[in-house]
Amino acid sequence: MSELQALLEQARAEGLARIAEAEDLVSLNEARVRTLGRKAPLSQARSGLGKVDENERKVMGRLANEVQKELEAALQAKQEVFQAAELEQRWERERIDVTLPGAVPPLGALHPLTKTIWEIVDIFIGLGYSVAEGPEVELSLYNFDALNTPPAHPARSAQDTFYVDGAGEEVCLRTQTSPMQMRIMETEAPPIYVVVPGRVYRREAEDATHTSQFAQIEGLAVDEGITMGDLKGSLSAFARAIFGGDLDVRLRPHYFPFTEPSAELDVQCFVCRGSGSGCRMCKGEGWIEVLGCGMVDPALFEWAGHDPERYSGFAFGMGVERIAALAHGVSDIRYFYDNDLRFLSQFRGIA
Ligand code: 2NM
Repeated sequence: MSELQALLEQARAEGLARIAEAEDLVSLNEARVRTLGRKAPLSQARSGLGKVDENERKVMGRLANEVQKELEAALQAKQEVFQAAELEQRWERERIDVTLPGAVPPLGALHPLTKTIWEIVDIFIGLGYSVAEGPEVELSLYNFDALNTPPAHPARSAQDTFYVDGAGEEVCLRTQTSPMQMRIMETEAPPIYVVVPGRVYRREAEDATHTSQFAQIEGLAVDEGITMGDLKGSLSAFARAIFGGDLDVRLRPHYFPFTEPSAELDVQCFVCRGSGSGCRMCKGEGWIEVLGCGMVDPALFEWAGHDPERYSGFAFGMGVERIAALAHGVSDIRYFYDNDLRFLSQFRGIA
C-alpha cells in the first residue's frame, strides 16, 4: 500500500469514527469540519496527489472521491437522524390539545331588579300602556301638594323625606314616581295610560324589607267611563301574569291620600296556593300583597286641569324589590344592592 493510499484509508477510518461519535447536530457539524474541511486529513491527502505519478494519481484520485462520498453520505445519514429526533422533540414540546375547553371570558348580565322592571313594564305595554320616566329630584309641589299631601302632612316631615337646597322652591328627592304622573296629567289630555318606573327615596331605618332608596313602578289610567271594575280587571291580569295565571286575586280596602276609594291587591300565595297553614312564604295568610291602588281622587284632575265630571281613572304603585324578592325567594332586599357576584350571578339567564 502506497503512502498516499494509507493516508486516504486513515482519513476514511478517522472520519467515520468521528461521525459515529457525534451526539447531536452541533457535534456532528464539528465532525463535518474535521473530516471534510480544508485542514481535514482528506484534504491534506488530496494535496499529495500532485506529487505522485500519473497512474497512481488516477487511482488515488478515484479513491479520494470514494472516501469523500462515503464520509458525506455518513454525515448526511446521521444529520437526518438528528433532525428527525429534534423535530419529534419539538412536536412534543409544542403539543396542543385542541379538544380542551377554551377560556370563557366573564360575561355580564342584567341586574335582577332591571330584569324585574322590564318584565313588569312589558306586561303593561301588552295592556296598551306607554312608559315614562321623570326627575328623581322633584319639586315638593309635584311630589306632595299636587297629590293631596299638604304642608302639614306627616309624610312631608324631615323624618320621612330627604330635602335638598331648592333656591327658594321646596325641593326633595321624590318619595314615589307619582309626581311624574301629575306632570303627565298636567301636560297631556286623556286618554292617558302610562307606567312610570324609577328610583325613589325615603328616610328609613334600613332592614330586610326597607332601604332608603328603592325602585317603584306606578301606573295611571285616565279616560271617560273608567270604573273600579277596570282597575280590578287590569291589575288582576297583571298580578296573574307575574305570579301565575291560575291564582285568585282580591282587593282589600286601604288608604292613600291620592285615591278614593283605595285598596291593596293581594294574590293567592303561589307556594301554599291559599291554604296558608304553616306556609313560610305568606306567613300563614294564604295571600301575598302585590301593590297599592285606587280610583284617582277628583281633586287631582282639578289640579291638572281636567274635568272630574268627564274623566275618571285608576292608579297603582308597587315596590320592585318586593316583587323581585317574592318571585325569587330572596329573604332580604338589601342583597339587591350589595353587588356581591355570589348573589347576582344566580340571576344570570333568568328572564
Ligand atoms: C300607589 C297606590 C295608589 C298612584 C296615584 C297616582 C297618581 F297618578 F294619581 F298620582 N300615581 N300612583 C298610586 C295610587 C300609587 O302606590 C302604592
